[in-house]
Amino acid sequence: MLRNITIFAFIILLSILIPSGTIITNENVNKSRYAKGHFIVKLKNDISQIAAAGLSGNASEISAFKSILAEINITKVKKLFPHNLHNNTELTRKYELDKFYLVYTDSEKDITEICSEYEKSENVDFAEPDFIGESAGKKTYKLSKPNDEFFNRQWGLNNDGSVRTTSGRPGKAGADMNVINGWEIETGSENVIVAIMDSGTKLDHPDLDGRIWVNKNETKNGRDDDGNGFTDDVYGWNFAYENSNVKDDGGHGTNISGTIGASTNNLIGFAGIDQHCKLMICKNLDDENLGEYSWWSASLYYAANNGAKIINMSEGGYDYSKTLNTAIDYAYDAGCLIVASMMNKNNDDKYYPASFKNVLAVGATDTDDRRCMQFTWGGGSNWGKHISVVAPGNRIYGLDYKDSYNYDVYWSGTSQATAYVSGLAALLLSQDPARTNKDLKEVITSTAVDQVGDPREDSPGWDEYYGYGRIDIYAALMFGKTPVEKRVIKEKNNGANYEEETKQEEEIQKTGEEKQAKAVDRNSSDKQKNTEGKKARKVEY
Ligand SMILES: [Ca+2]
Ligand SMILES: [Ca+2]
Ligand SMILES: [Ca+2]
Ligand SMILES: [Ca+2]
Repeated sequence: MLRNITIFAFIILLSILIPSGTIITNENVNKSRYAKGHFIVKLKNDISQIAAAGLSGNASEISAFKSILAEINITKVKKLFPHNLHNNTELTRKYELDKFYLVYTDSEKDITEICSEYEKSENVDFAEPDFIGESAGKKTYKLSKPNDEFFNRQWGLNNDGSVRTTSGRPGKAGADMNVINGWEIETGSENVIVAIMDSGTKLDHPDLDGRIWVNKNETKNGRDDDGNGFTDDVYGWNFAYENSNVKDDGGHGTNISGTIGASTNNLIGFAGIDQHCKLMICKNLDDENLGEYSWWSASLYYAANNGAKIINMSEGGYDYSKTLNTAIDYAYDAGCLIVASMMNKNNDDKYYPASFKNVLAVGATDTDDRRCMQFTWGGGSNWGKHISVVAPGNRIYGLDYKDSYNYDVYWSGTSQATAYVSGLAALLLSQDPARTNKDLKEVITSTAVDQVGDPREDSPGWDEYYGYGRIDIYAALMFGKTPVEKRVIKEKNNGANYEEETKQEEEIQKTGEEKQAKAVDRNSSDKQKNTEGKKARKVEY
């Protein structure tokens, strides 16, 4: 396994669940990670041309793969993109999605070697491991229970300057996304569907009441009523565990859902950026906030086929993959805007899907509009040639996945910044439903505010640290219109003692690091898909 780790580059840890104030800074594991026991094969020809005559169904599929490479025992074969009766059939043909298979084996041989063997066959277009990526945000709890209105904690929406940066610089009034002015123009539409590719969502959270997408052609009856290839997918699909239960078991997804679409002006919780859009829940991270690329690819296909126009991917993996690239291109070609995280290592490592051409890649800023060089838990916003824009991504308060009455939770990372950009894209699409994914990207990038960050990095125009700049929701919604006078709403942030909080955080961070040094793996044998890399990176919490 050690050898595998050196062969493939690996992915950064995006979201670790951190209960009770522990902060973990395990960001620097930089190795390839992929699933054991299965891999992805794209065939050149239709499988029926390869299989032995007289067989059908799974027997035929297994026979085909055995005939390609007899010495590897195949236990199961399944289509990565299940047949969909209604949607985008032309695109499916264009990208040959019907030729992608997940192939399961009990062979002891290393998966990368098996893939190389398969690639020698004239029947195989390519074979690759099912790489594993992670979510791009980390959770922290505020230590004292706030007794104020929770909107005041959302500095990214209305920054009065009272929240200092994690690295100690003072906060900056106005270093926010200018959303209050934006809402004067557009608050969103329930016709816009945003796919949340994440750890699931707390469906019964009162601040998400009415906001979860419902597949109207599907009922819970054990059948695939709408013929889309998924049984009982009423709210979306759980790609990690292959069922219709999209409940959040990691916490990351609920934060992302609320950041985009928490109900606004309902007296409770927080404000979402888009006040009306529907959230389609594609659970493609497991209970450790890790995801295999096959889940990510299949969920892109699902979201594109079932009406999502904005796809939020607050997750990333270190490895390039043809399969994931194909799924991104498919969803893009189907009209979706895919927004993804630059990731959190404070370096220029490339992550996927953020690095793919057809993705809008997002970095994170702190409370003073500068690039996050240190989140509440460490790390920092990555940079590179593929970055499009930045958005607030540190100390982002949000909804909790277990407790509907706990509003003391915040996360930090490019995940949260990504969610803000998806929220803006949803507003722009409801403002003008004729906008294409290309249009949305153009509006978002051309109205982002340049030169608000550290002048050593945020040079005039696009740069690799801030992209085109920090998003401005008002400016984006005013795209092509004549400017009007803006309202200024920056009240003092009441009730929060961030100086004290930050001191406490520093203490906790120290304790967390000490703890991490002694980290043990408590779940080493719980799931087959655990890789060595994953285990090595597990920490105690
Ligand atoms: Ca269905
Ligand atoms: Ca059904
Ligand atoms: Ca609310
Ligand atoms: Ca710049």
